Amino acid sequence: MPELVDLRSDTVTRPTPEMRRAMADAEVGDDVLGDDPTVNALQDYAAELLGKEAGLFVPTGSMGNQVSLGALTRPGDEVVCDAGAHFLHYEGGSVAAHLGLVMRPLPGSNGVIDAAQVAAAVRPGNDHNPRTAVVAIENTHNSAGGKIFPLDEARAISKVCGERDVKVHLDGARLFNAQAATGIPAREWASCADSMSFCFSKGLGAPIGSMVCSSQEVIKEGRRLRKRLGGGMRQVGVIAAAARVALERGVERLGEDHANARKLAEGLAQLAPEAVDVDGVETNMVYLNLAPFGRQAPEVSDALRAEGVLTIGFPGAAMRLVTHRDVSSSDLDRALDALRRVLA
Ligand code: TLP
Repeated sequence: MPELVDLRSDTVTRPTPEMRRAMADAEVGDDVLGDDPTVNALQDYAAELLGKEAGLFVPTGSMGNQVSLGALTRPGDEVVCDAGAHFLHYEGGSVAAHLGLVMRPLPGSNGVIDAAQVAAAVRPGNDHNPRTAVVAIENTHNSAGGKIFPLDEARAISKVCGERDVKVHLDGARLFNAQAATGIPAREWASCADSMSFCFSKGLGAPIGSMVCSSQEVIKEGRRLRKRLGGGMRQVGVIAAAARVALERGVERLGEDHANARKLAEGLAQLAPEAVDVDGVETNMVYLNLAPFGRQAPEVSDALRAEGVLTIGFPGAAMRLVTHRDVSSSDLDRALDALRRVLA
C-alpha cells in the first residue's frame, strides 16, 4: 500500500531528521523560570526577525492569539475582525470563554477588512458601548483560502487604529507563506501590528509551537497569561530546537508548496472550471467547490480516503486541500488521479 497523500492541513508534517537531531542535542532548562537557553535564543531570534522587542514561545497558534488579545484588552472590550477570523470560528470560543471579549466581525472581502470599515467600526468611547480595543487581521487568511493580506491595507488599518488608540493584532499563523509568495519580508506586516503570532507547526514544518512577538510590556503580560492558560512549559527547548530549524530552513521551500497548490488547482479546473478559482490560489491552499459535481464534502472525503488521499470533510460543498513539505509533486499527481475517479 503506497503512503497516504495527506492534504488535510500543513500541520500534519513529521519532523525532519535535522529537527530530530536538534531536539536530541538541545540544551534545556526550566522555561517557566526563564532558564531554557534554547527557548530564550529562539524568542530573541524571532523578535529580531519580526522587528519586535520581545518574543514568547507558546504551544499553539490558538494560545498565541489568546495571549496577544488578552494582553491588549480587558474583559468586556471589543475586538474588530473579519467575519471569517480563525479565532472566531476554530479556537473553541476561547476569546469569549477565557478573555471575556466581545467580537465585532465585519464582512471582509476574501478575508480582507479595509481601513474605512475599521474606521467606521471603532466605537466613539460612549459609556453604553464596549471599548474597541483591538483590530485583528489574519495573514495568510485560512478560511479565505490562504489569501495574502495586502500590505498597503494593513498599513492603512494601522494608521487608522494608531489615530484612535486602538491596537492591532496580526494572526500570522502562516505569515511566512505571505513572505514567500510576495518577497515582502514578514516584518513589514508585523510593523503594522502591536502584537503578532506565527506558527512553526504549519508550513514551516515543526512538530509543535508558535511565537508571539510584541513590545516588552505586552510580552511580560503575555507570560502571565500563558501561565494562566496552562501553557508554561518546562524543559521546552526540546521543542524550540525543532522550531528553530523550521524557521531557518522552512521559509525558503514554501514556494514549492505554493507551486504544488497551483498545480492542484489547475488539475481540478480541468475537471470543472467553476469548481476552483485558480487565480485565487495565492499560497498553499485550494478550496474546491463540490457543488458543480452535485457532491458534498463528507462523502467525497470518505471516497478519497479509500483511494489513499486524506482531506477534511466538513459539512457542506467546500473542501479545503492544503499542500506542505510532506506532499511531493508526484503525490499530487496521485491525488489528482484519485479526485478524477471520485468526482467522475
Ligand atoms: N488552523 C488549523 C485548524 O485549526 C483549522 C488548520 O489546519 O489550518 N490561526 C490560523 C490562521 C490558523 O489557521 C490556525 C490553525 C490557528 C491560528 C491555530 O493554530 P493551532 O492549531 O496551533 O492552535
